[in-house]
Amino acid sequence: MLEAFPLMPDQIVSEDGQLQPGETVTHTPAELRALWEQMTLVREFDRKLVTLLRQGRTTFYAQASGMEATQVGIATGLRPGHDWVWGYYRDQGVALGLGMTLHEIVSQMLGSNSDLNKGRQMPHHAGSARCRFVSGSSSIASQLPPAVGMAMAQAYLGLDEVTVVTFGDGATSEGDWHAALNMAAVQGAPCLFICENNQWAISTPVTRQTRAESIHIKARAYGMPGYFVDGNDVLAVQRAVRTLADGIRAGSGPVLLECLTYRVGSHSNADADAEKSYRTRDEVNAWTSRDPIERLERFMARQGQEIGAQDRAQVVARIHRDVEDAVARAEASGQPDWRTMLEDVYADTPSHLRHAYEDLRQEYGSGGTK
Ligand SMILES: Cc1ncc(C[n+]2csc(CCOP(=O)(O)OP(=O)(O)O)c2C)c(N)n1
Ligand SMILES: [Mg+2]
Repeated sequence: MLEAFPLMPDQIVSEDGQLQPGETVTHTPAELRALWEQMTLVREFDRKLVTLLRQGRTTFYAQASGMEATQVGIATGLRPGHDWVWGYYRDQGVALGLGMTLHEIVSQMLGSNSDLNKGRQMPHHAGSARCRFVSGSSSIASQLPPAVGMAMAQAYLGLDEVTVVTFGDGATSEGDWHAALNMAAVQGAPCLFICENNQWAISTPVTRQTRAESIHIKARAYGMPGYFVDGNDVLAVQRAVRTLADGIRAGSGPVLLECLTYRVGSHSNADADAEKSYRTRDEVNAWTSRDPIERLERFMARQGQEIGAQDRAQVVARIHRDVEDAVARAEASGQPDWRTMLEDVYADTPSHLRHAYEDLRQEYGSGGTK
């Protein structure tokens, strides 16, 4: 049973990898291994994409390094392809966990011909109807009101689905955030709100984001329960998400879950975190030493499931090869032809866009793509 409004975040595995008193091992070795591989995939994907960015082969990227337990716990606590997830720009770990392929995600980042969105969305805003992962918007918190609308529709249609919407700590200061929580509570919408509290919103620390003692406590004002989990403990996040999603399906109404984690990497490539620091290196180092992947490894080792150096190196090398292959295939597919830009966007294309398109066609003619 998860307790609402706890003082301390719920934890199954302590930082040194010990099972907390009263907890039992509920995962098979294969399940633990799968979680470890999935978190390692998210970590290494970050590394490879930062390199791609520095090579000028993509233009925008926001790392999830340090937040792997939160994102993998969210994805694996849900029923992929069944529940709908409205994520935000840092959710590549959620997208991968819900089954989006490296090729789909990389294609979106490169805006290549192989992109499901045909290059029409800002880089690093992947989405997939198959995985029920909605392509995000960069406008902070703007995903919350439509997510609540979707949850209301699910309830109205009597569907056995929940809507999950994720966001950062900074998003909780936006008007959209408050409007969405209020509407969801009043309507009893089957919506799971998840805050990935990584303690920074670019250069604003969470202590300057709110005077409230925590994020989850804010749920009380809207008349819904607030839960709190250690976001660097993948087992605790997964259990919380699964329990709360099941509860919502059984009619609990909306809930807010706060996952306490930390953004170890920079905010995005537009952030001078390392050079012009708004946070101390001591703080970053302290959280780096609370690494969520190492915690799972320590726990697995205690269960007699140690990950050897060679094993780890092989997994990492395979992930790097898979990412390189995804990038090569995306790049080889070429760039979308500009003439397709209005296809399947509108049922009736507005006249000002038809005129703009006609002007372009006159200027560039029917020759090669410009
Ligand atoms: C409405 C709006 N205001 C400001 C910005 C600029 N901006 C981009 S990311 C960001 C910080 C968001 O922080 P948080 O919600 O904690 O998410 P995190 O990036 O830490 O994962 C801001 C202010 C924006 N994209 N949209
Ligand atoms: Mg944040």
